[in-house]
Parts: sequence; structure tokens; C-alpha cells
Amino acid sequence: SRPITIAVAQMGPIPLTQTRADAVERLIGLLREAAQQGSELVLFPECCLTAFFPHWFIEDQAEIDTFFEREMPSPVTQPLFDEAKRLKIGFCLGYAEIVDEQGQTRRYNSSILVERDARIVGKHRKIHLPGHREHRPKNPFQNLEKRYFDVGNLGFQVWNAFGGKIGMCICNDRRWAETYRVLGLQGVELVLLGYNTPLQIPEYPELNPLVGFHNQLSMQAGAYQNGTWVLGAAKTGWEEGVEQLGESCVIAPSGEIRAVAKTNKDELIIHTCDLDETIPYKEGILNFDINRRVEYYQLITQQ
Ligand code: ING
Repeated sequence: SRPITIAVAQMGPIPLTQTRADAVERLIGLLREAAQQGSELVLFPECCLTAFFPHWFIEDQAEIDTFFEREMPSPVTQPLFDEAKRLKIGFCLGYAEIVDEQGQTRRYNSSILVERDARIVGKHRKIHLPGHREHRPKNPFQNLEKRYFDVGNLGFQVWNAFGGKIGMCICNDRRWAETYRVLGLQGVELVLLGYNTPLQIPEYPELNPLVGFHNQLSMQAGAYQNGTWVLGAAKTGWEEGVEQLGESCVIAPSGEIRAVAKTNKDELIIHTCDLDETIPYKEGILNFDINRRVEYYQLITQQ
């Protein structure tokens, strides 16, 4: 068996009044508690340094840019890296990234994978940006990720880290079968993701009662169909007038839900994931080499 003990660190709301330093303090608290309980890796949510700003229409680009990190680590986030290194614990951190690429300013919804020596060993930039580009003033809140972020340009990658093959995706990525399959084709054994998921879907309120079900369904299907662990960390609770789903969870390669968060606040779920639980699926029923019939799948990659 190849056990890895992971802490899924669910976070309650980050109000606009909370500074990045406040948020980092909370992250360090969760990290310390996770280390105390023997975790090697802590999974933090999507955009875990600030309020989830795509929920509001902001006119001024300079104001929008106040939610982004120009460097990682930066002086305000360095204490998290230092404490993690001292405790010999790795982490996965979601944040809004602003970067100059070939002379162009680019803005991504990003996450990094940091090993136990504080080295950044992987980065993902969210590819499936949900919501809408234009302001919808009639909606109780917005989802302007298409307006504020560029589509990620790093693909879906898998890294050799923590003794296994680790992949990342972010929030809406988890709803797309292709996300898990592209990771699965690279042998992923454990997918780390964070999410900010409102409990209301303004355009389709009849789906509101299913938000929790669809969250679990998406991750359970991805896990089973690709023989991988899938761990999801929520930013939950009432954040600036938007109530968000909690139910952070640990999903096994069998598709079973092994652990779910109980509260809508900061909460740790500690779970030891045996990466060898992937074997019966990867070698057997979901063995891509002997069972997959790619000659019939072309439509999937066409517009
Ligand atoms: N949020 C939501 C998510 O994909 C959403 C958007 C909510 C889409 C509910 C569909 C239904 O979980 C982010 N940040 O992607």
C-alpha cells in the first residue's frame, strides 16, 4: 500500500473586510492543525486569499486587480510557505494570478502544488470558466469569471509528488468528464481541487436543490471512471451575500465518498488515502490500454 495522509481544509467565508494577512493567518492555523494530525499535504480552496470577487460586477480594472497576486509567494503569503517548510507539510493553494506573458497582461484563476520543502512543483490555471461576461443586474449575484479571467493555458497536468501522481483542477473544471480523462490518461492517482459554489443558480433555480448532489456526482464519476482519488475543498458559508456550498469531501477511486465536511466554516477533514486503491480500476475495468476504443471518440475533441 502507498498511504498519503491529506487534510482537506474547508474555509468559511472571507469577507471583503478581511485582509490577505488575515486570510494567511487562517491558512496557517489550518496548516498547523493538519500537521498536528499527521498530514503530509493540505488542500486549500479555490481563491482562498480573498472573497470570491467574480460574484460582483466591478467596473474599474484597477479595483479588480486588487484581488490578484502579482507574485507567489509574496511578502504577505511568504509566512505560509515558511510555516509549511518548518512543519514539513505540503499544500495546494488556489489564488487569482496576474502575470505578464509576451508583453500581455494575463489574469488566471490558478492553483499551485507546493512540496514539503516549500518548492512549487506544479501549477494549474482554470480552463472551464463558468458564468457570463456581461453584467446581469437582475441576478442576485454575478459569476463574471469569463470577464475577469483568461482561459488557463497550462492544460491538465500530473506531477510526481508526495510519492504518487498528483493532478489539479479548479471548481468548474470538476464538472467536465474531459478534465479527469486527460488527467487519467497521464496516470493520475489523486486529483486536488477547490471550489466556490453558490447554492443558487440564478438562471435555473429549479436546479438549486441539486447543487450538492451535482457537486458529489461530478467528483464521484471522475474518480471512478479514471481510477483516481478526488479531493475537493470548499470555500463555504455566507460570503458577502452569497451562500456557498460546503460538503468538502474525499472521494476514493471506487467512487465512494470516504469523508464529507459537516459544517459551513473552517473545518479540516484528515484522511489517509492509499494510492494502491487505484490499481483494481486502472489495471482492470478501466484499463485504458486494453479497454478504451479511441477510434470511436473523435467527436469529443471537435468543436
Ligand atoms: N463556481 C461554480 C461551480 O462550477 C457553478 C459555478 C455553480 C456552475 C453551480 C454550475 C452550477 O462550481 C465556480 N467558481 O466555478
